[in-house]
Amino acid sequence: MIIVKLGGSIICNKNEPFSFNEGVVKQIAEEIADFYPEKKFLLVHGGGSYGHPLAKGYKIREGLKKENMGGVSKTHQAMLELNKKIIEIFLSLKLPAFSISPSSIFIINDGQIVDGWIKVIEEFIARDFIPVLFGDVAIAKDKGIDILSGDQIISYLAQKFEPEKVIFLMDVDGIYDKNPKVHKDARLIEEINEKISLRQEAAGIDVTGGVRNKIDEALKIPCPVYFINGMVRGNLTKAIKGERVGTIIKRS
Ligand code: IP8
Repeated sequence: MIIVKLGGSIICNKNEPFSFNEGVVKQIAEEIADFYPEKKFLLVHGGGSYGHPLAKGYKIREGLKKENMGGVSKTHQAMLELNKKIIEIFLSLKLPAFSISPSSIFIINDGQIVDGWIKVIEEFIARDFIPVLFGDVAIAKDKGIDILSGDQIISYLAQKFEPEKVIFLMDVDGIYDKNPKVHKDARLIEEINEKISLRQEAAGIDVTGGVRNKIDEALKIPCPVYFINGMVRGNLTKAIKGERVGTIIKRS
């Protein structure tokens, strides 16, 4: 099984609230269609310009308050809206994508999943469905309510399901030694292991920690993890086939 993260920065335009990059999602679905059903897939998408502005506006990371209960619900609904758009594209290509709400199956503490009911995900995959999860609001032991990032979901599921590989689709060619959107001399790192130490700056509104969080989570995953540019047609195909592309993170 292959886990694919559709980063918020490729499925949305992060600077424009409620924008949806239909063409990019279609391209990703078409590449997956070339390998399905021989390979099984599990997808997780980020909050993009649906989840993040609302999560920020309603101060959801500050925890549950009487004043933000409606906002918690609205943030979840916005994620369902984005999820529906993605699912519809997969269905139009005859790929049986199936939405699973993380807030219905996970409990978190300090942003990390501490309790998960994942049997349903396993059973959907066993029946050749393509589960599609997403960064969501979630019940939190410490704060009452918090944001659960798609990266945390992937790290948790990758440790439970032991996938063949995990592929993160981003809007840059992989992981750089500096933020490539700010520094012209940023250098793409082809391979990362635990020994490398990086200083990463997150770009744009990202309430869950950006690239640094992605690397930390990827290093917990016991299989090869690819970070590739999901806007470039053919990159996902290369990563699925195991060809050289983007940045590969391997635990030594
Ligand atoms: O973009 C965040 O998920 P991420 C989800 O995967 C929300 O970090 C609701 C902001």
